[in-house]
Amino acid sequence: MSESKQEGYKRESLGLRGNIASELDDTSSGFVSDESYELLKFFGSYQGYDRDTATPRKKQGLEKEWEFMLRLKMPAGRLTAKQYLALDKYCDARANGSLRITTRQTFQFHQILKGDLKPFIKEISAELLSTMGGCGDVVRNITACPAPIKDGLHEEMLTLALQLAKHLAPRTDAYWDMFVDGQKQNYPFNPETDSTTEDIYGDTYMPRKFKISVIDPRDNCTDALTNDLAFIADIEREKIIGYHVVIGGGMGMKHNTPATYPRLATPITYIAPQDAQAMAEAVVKLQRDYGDRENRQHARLKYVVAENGNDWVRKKLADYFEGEILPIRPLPKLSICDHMGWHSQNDGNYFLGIPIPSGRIIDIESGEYAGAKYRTGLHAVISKYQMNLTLTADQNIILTDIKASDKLTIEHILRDHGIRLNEDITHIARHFHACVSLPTCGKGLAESERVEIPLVKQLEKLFDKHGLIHEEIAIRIAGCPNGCSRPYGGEIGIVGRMPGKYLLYLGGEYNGTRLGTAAFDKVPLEQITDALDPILARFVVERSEGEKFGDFCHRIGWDDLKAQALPHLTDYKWAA
Ligand code: SRM
Ligand code: SF4
Repeated sequence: MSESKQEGYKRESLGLRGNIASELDDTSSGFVSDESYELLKFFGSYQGYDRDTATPRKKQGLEKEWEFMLRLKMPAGRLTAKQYLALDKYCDARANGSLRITTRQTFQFHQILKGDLKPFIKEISAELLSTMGGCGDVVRNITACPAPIKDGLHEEMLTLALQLAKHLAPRTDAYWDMFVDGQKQNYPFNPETDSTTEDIYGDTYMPRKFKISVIDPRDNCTDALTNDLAFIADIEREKIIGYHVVIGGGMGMKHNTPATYPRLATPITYIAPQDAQAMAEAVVKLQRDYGDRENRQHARLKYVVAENGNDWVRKKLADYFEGEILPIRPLPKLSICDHMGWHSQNDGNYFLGIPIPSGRIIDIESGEYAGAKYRTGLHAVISKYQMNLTLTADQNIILTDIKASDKLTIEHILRDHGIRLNEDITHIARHFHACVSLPTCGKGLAESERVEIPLVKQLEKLFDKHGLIHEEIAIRIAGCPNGCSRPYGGEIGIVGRMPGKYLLYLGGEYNGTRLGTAAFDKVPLEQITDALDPILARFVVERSEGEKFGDFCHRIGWDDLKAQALPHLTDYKWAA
């Protein structure tokens, strides 16, 4: 096999420039060449087309409706009120009138026309935000706890996430030349004062995307083990005394292709806090040099780790890291904090976590949530109080720095706009993740975001029937096996298989430390609740005290569950 075409594009691109600038200026067509499609990802954009209109238009002999997605890079999900309000304003003029919170704590915009892409990126950059490295073969948005808690611990982890984001940002000044017209903003680095040579990445960058997270083990709200690299703080008397370094996580796979699989990151070494940046650089360089550059389906760090083993990884890391590669230490048990609702910040102020259905900030006009004006309501509160915000890795938003005396008014404004606060929704709705999928995602095999609200309603009915409406459970749906909503880590994972049908995973652990197992294949959307019904019935009778649904499925085991479920599910095939 020879190297993938993307490798050639990168190498020949003169710092990722390629022909992007001239192609974007040519608005006689709505799309760009294959080379520019690949290179544009590094600047945070994917070219796609409206999947809803493509077939009818084809029948009429019309071209697809080409459009672009744009993703920001926003380390640890932090942004100011001013930045939010600017993005809110631009999403009408440049995109489809919505802001979409992603599963990695940033914003995406959809349905941008080719001619709007350059001015939009320039406008975003003028707010000291950036789209550089939002997508592409580089270190992606670095995730960390979104809770704005003012204590040394949270601040130290946030500082590390921001420091890594800066250190591992691509250095090419192409972003400034092409999109910002030489206007040198100081984010994420300043090409006038910082190096513009890719000392870490080299001219072919990474073999594939690379993801990093920083967590306190008591709060794995970012799903750290699904990252290529995660730093798990080792905490003694509320001080970080070191980090467990875990590597090789990732979700993406292809149906019926066993050589591809989801994997949780495994412990590789342990480091002192001051060595975290050097270790991150070492792991990035290891993957840069050993990741597969021929087969992009096999190019993530998880395959390097799984196929060569931890000892090999440790040995190779020594070539890139100056200090000693210390032995691993036992990982603490991971748990998850819920940042929705009101919480104290430890500085006399409060923060409010607001659940957003599938992260889509929009005024909802029809269906179960009709009249819920998420965009207008958030705009009203943020413009009045000018608070900073953080985005969570489960597609929600946090309003920060709120005085006790403003809490009630803020709640009233939000409720007056029909926004459902944490106490107004079930745990099922609260912990549900849905990826984007149709109509913008080119990879979607089945619906995801667009079926979230009706599916949650069905699931609530089912759980209620079994007396489980108050159950805290992680359910996640993805439109295809790439797993952007991290479905394999959910207690119930629903993965698009073909239009209208899904592969169900069961048995993942709520805290993100065990993947689910494929259970029922090709389940029609409307029968997902039928598939779960007998298992929930059995759960109610047989669960041990406090046992969670995912743990129950895992304990009972697949053969047993299969025997239980199959008579009822004669139409389904038990997944291999
Ligand atoms: Fe993702 C590709 C959306 C988080 C694994 N992902 C895509 C693309 C760009 C589709 C494409 O390649 O054409 C999707 C854009 C759809 C659209 O219309 O907007 C897309 N991914 C998303 C987002 C927006 C989902 C969401 O609903 O929030 C998330 C953006 C994160 C961000 O801000 O950076 C998103 N994607 C993830 C995650 C979860 C995570 O990182 O915590 C994963 C699983 C973890 C992992 O990386 O393994 C994930 N996305 C993938 C993959 C599979 C990669 C692999 O190794 O096989 C693809 C496909 C690919 O890269 O070829 C993919
Ligand atoms: Fe698209 Fe698949 Fe990711 Fe969903 S999981 S956003 S369908 S690539």
